[in-house]
Amino acid sequence: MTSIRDSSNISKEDATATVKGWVQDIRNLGGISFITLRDRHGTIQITMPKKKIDPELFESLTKLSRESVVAVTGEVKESNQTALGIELIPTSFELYSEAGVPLPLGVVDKVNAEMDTRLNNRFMDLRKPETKAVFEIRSTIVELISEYMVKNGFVNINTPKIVASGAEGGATLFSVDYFGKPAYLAQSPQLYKQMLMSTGLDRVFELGPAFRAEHSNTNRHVTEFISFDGEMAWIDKEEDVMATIENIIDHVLRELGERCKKHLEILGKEIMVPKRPYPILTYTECLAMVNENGLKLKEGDDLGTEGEKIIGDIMAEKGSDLYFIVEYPEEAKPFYIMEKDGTDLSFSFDLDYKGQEISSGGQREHRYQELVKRMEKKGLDPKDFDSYLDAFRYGMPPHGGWGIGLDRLVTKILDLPNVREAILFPRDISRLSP
Ligand code: AMO
Repeated sequence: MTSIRDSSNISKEDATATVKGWVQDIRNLGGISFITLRDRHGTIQITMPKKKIDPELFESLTKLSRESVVAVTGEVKESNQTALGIELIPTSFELYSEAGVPLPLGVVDKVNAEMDTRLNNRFMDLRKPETKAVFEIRSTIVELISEYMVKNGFVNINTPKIVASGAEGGATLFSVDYFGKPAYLAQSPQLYKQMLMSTGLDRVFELGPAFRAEHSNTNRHVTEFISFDGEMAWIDKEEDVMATIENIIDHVLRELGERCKKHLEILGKEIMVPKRPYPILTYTECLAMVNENGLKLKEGDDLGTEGEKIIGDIMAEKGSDLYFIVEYPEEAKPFYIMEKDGTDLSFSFDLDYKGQEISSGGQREHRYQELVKRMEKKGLDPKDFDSYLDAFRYGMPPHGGWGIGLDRLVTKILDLPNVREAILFPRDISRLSP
């Protein structure tokens, strides 16, 4: 009987098998021809000795265009010439879909295509095992995060993505016409995850899209990203939040090597698990480090791409890939972050990974009057935040949280050169399709 199998689990014990996949390559050597058939799991060789195969079948198979989709049935033969240790001698085949010629992008070609060409033809780019592997690994990262969060009492939530006010500053808001009323695409779940702290759902997390009208065309900014947010009540200080993030990332990095062996191997990657605790630098220390290395930043300035890179290089020399930056001036942080009493600092932090910010968070201002004061200080009108503020008027516990850019986390774990490599269909200032 014919069994339908994927390339990874056909064994020499099978008498016959049917494999379905894409025709990756055809080689005609006169008396014998070979097809490399690819599916999600790998490739299998279809071997066609001309004399032993029905001439019509031989003709049809060898004429197939590359990337056509077929089902091939045949005899399973042991072979010491192939990686799988077997090959398939075809007895019949079915053509599901013939691929056009020429291909917009080679799947196995050695020439490295430009990022734009790859993204324009993402369906084809994703047929490459090394591109696909990124998303198999990303999926496991999400699984590991969710697993850890649920196990540690965090409730998996979903918050609105069409909102009436922005939480992260007006400059990066996308406007939406909401039945004639002004609305925006959510920049983060910030206001909602905080409101939930007043409900008794005292630990929540969300993995969802966040939108920023970023005008910068960099290798780490996109206009739509997946934000992994967490919020927790009853904290004493922002270090409680930092310890939680450290636990999550440590769990992900530790387990990933084990769970994604095959896909990491395709990428030639080994996961390094940084030692704990992750070092903590102050913003002032970081400013001094970057200024000693040629930048001219002043108190309150964003460390920026270059500054973060300089700090990343210094920390890498010390063997630290992941490190926190704390004690940012309150001025540099959003209204919802708590000020450090009697100073111009804030209870906030960033987490940087290999020279790039992947997360920020902190302790929130949970006292209604103080929160209103902070909004006014930032030039915001508290009236625009009415429903958010209501949640602070009738009993709000101390709380804190974080937002981790999932795409940046994947990018850094896998040392990808551009955040777009970690996103299936990235959106940026000049890309709206596919
Ligand atoms: P922040 O604005 O720092 O904080 O964003 C949190 C994390 O989200 C990622 N990120 C991005 N990734 C790709 N492209 C972008 N344009 C982009 N913008 C942000 C980064 C960043 O560290 N509400 C707070 C979090 C909190 O305090 O809970 C917030 O959104 O990895």
